[in-house]
Amino acid sequence: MELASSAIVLIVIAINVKDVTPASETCRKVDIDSSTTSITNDLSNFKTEITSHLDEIRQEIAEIQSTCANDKEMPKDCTDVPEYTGVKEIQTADGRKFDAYCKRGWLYLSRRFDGSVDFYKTYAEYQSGFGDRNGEYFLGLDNLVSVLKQGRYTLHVDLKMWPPANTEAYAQYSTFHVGDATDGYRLRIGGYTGTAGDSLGNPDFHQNMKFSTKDNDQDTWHRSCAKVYRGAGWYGACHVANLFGKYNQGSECPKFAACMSWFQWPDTISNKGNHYYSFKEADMKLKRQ
Ligand SMILES: [Ca+2]
Repeated sequence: MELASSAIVLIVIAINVKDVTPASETCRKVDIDSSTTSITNDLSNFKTEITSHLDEIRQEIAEIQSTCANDKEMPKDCTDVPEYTGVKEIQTADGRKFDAYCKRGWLYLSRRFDGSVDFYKTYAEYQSGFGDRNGEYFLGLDNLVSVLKQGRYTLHVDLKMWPPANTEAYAQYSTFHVGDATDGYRLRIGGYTGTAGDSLGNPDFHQNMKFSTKDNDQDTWHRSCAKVYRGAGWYGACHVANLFGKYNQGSECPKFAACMSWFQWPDTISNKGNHYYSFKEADMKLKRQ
């Protein structure tokens, strides 16, 4: 409006200039000069105001572009970033966001290699996940379920013995499904291949079992497997794999079946039997097929 009124003033002045007599020309000129200065100031203010608005608009556009770029870049699992190794923010198809450790396309459900994180946790902690994404951790059952909804996934278990053997072996499952919370995160697993032996696929112990913790007994035993064997997991009555059992700083577990064990290992690895062997490293990871 200020600009428009200034423009009108300028036009009126311009018309008046035509009619001036030589006697009053100087006075008129002063008036014109004064009006021109005023219009120039108005235009300058108007330009400043427009520039300021443009800067705000540019900033808003940049923010929107940045948000869109982030959404576009966020992988729905580690299979989307096959070359990446490290912690990555994942966003699943149902909108769930969380950090996970990725390595060459594999998304880690759990990592254990030094005992720095205690895995003897509550049901709520297993639901949400715990530990250090750059170190030992458990991803969380709700995050796992959200990932598994996106397709068919392979589960891969890596095990490593203590020195001097340092033997490594794996168990891979082409079928890996975990039900949601309403069904107690029930496990359906199958299609074993590998070198470590098929512990998790065992129908008497883990297949089709719900997830149990020390404070939520969903196993099929009259006592609590999680409490007696100091862990958590898909227990029946009770287990041949205790990957969330106690981490022992050495191969010999002080208590029967209470450490990070894998009973189906093809060789006998403890004098007292494989339930007494505590592994040095145990990872569980998944990849979309
Ligand atoms: Ca029980």
